[in-house]
Amino acid sequence: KEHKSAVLWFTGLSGSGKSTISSALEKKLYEEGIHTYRLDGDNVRHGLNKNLGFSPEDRTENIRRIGEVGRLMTDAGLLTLTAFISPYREDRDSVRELLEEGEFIEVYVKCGLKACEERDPKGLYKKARSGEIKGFTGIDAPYEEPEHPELTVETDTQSLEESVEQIIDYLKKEKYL
Ligand code: GGZ
Repeated sequence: KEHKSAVLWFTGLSGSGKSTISSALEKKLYEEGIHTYRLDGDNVRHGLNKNLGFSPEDRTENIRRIGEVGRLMTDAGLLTLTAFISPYREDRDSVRELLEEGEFIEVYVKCGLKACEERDPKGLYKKARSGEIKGFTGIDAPYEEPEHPELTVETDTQSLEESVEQIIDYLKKEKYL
């Protein structure tokens, strides 16, 4: 099926729902016959970026490489979904600059720190609070909110289905689908 290639860039705190939403969205798009590829920590931080940690410099390099891969995938005609905290505005803006106009769709997965911390699926917030992990985003490392994201989904108030629908509606309205 026809679609306009682009990178759907999900950004937000750990536990905000980036992976959950991008996975559910990918499934929906697949069912509609759209050719997608999803990049997340599991397939990037363990491979391409396995030499990188969570210092500010390493996060910047993590996002730069993911942006470059996103660009290649966009050239290959895919709709790419990326799910990384990407805490620095400047790094996200650099990826936007790397791509052509309309090829970067920033999706802010907005969720209060409190709710993310309550979810704590991997127990990482607990470790960050106890000092076992240092430099954890939202606790003792910054998260810079997007100022003009194409989309904001609020996962502490809307359901997964609502968030996915909101993104699909946007993609249709803007003629990506
Ligand atoms: C933030 C960390 C950290 C630190 C390990 N800070 O909930 P998760 O586990 O699956 O999501 C987090 C993931 C973040 O990796 P990203 O590549 O998305 O980060 S960035 O965009 O900032 O480069 C978390 C885990 O890795 N994790 N240590 N210190 N998240």
